[in-house]
Amino acid sequence: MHAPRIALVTGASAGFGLAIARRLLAEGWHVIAAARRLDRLDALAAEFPGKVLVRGLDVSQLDAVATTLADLPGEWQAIDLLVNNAGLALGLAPAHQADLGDWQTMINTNCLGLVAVTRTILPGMVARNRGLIINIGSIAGDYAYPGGNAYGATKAFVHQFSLNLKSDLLGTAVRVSCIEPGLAGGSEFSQVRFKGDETKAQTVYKGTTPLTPEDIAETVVWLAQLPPHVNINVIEMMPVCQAAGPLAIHRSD
Ligand code: NDP
Ligand code: 8X3
Repeated sequence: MHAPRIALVTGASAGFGLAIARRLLAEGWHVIAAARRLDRLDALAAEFPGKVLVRGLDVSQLDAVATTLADLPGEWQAIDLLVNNAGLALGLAPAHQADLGDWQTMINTNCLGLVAVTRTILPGMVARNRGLIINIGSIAGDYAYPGGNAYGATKAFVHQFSLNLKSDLLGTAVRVSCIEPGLAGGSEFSQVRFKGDETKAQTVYKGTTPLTPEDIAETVVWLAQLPPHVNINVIEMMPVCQAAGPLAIHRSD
């Protein structure tokens, strides 16, 4: 019997990350579930005894990333799949009114955190000549929208970092994909963005059928089962009810 494949999912305590972890577990993977809220991760581990390794991790604490992930038990060290999912948007204010601290948190989490986790896990993948990195970007990194400012820029970073990783990994069997979802419900994304304002959070999804965390998990599992010679660089996905808008023009009276 083959040893179970090992996945590391960041942000596995909620939303996409939790759905991805659950789906991978259902497919027979063992999952290292990382996030800040340990109680959530412990609940997942209790659902799948012996198949989940819980790691309390704030990806924006760069020193902690290396020490936490360097210290894995032997049978958990050969990570086949890294899902860099941990991330957030804070606020929707125009750039001239946005909170600089919010921008810093988004950059530290979505960019630096993702880079730090990748830099920690990648050498092992290259040494084993095996592995898949899936970065969770966003259509906010491809299309501008009002208030998307720093959040969208962090996701443009994730997009380009994914492509650049692929360039560096040429000649190895390690693969890199970036999934870029649009409007997605069923997660805490909007509660976090609007800092607990439930009315604002719910308004985002009013009258829509958004993507679900399970849709993202399905995409992750599809990527992970492709033949080893296939690399999907970028997947941009939207719900049917969403489309890119026309370019905006402000006309004076
Ligand atoms: P959620 O808020 O539901 O989940 C975010 C996850 O990230 C949580 O598990 C949270 O865990 C974790 N997280 C946040 N900050 C940190 C940190 N500093 N260190 C470790 N973990 C952290 O949102 P989604 O599931 O919707 O979002 C997941 C990813 O998908 C994000 O990168 C987001 O930008 C992206 N995305 C979301 C879309 C959407 O519309 N929902 C669309 C496109 C992309 P904890 O708080 O326990 O640490
Ligand atoms: C989340 C999608 O459109 O709210 O990344 O930025 S959006």
